[in-house]
Amino acid sequence: MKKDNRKKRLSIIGAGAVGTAAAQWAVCRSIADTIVLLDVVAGLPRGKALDLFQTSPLYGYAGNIVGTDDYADTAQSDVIIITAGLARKPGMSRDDLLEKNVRIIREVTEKIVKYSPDACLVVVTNPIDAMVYTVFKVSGFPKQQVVGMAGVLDSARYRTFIAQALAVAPSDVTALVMGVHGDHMLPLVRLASVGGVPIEGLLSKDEIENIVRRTQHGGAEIVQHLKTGSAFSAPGLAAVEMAQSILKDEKRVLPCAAYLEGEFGVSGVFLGVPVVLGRNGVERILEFSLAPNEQEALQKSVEAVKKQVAATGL
Ligand code: TXD
Repeated sequence: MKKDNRKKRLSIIGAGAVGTAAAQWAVCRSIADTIVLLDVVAGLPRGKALDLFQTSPLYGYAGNIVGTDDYADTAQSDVIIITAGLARKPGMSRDDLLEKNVRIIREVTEKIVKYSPDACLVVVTNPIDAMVYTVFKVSGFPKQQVVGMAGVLDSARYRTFIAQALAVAPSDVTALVMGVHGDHMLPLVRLASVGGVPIEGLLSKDEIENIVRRTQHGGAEIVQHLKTGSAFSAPGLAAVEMAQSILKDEKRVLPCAAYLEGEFGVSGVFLGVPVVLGRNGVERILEFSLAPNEQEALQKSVEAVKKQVAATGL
């Protein structure tokens, strides 16, 4: 295959906690020649980008880092990570949040597509399954170019807890979380393994149940500790893992929110499923047979996502 030597541009919309972490991980992994950090609050991305740029001599990143509030600076991006939006504040319902973030995501999408009609869009903003649907509808992009980040993070949490319980290297744990990013997510037990050995033979039923429950509430556990914000390091790296696979055409198999048209018996919504991520975005969805209890659990995810999508009014 011919190597693609064109300079790569990654833009990150929203210079908050997750956007900044993503920019840092993108620098560490040198995944693009130019990294653009954009926010509505003009000084914020400028200051953060400059600070990050000054790590270059220490870290050895040789690319450019731009902080801006001008979408023209994102032009010709190959990948755009969208983290812009509000987090839930006390007294705010999920529906309130959804309505506000739909408005923000709609505006952001209209602006980015004008400058980067060929970009792959990696959506991070919550409620993720509705926001990625919003980006898809507003952009008018082919389904391959729009993907949501949740499964990579949820699976990383799942793998961490399994590794901890078994005192083994986390990178040797293979485990998949499918479905919605919420209480009804589906950490698959049957397919979880360490070095090829199924965890069901290594951990008790109770231990596995606790791990599954902790994974499903992994975000809330961190919010409880932080009080004023939510997780950012692992979410930032999870988004970068996806961006890297696209930018470098790695064909990684990662759980992502992809638009389904019949796969797993589901149509017309984005849902967390294993996909092959490469230069063209979602290049393939890896469909496989679910056990009846897994299919039933996935159905709960679908119902939760459909409710969210209906609330977007799109
Ligand atoms: O698994 C996942 N998908 C998630 C999602 C994991 C972690 C965080 N998740 C969600 O990502 C979270 O619930 C939020 O909806 C987003 C971003 O989280 P973050 O913690 O980074 O929020 P911040 O720190 O509040 O940052 C949001 C930034 C902030 O700087 C705003 O000024 C900016 O978004 N913002 C905008 N930028 C550009 N354009 C517009 N219109 C805009 N509105 C706000």
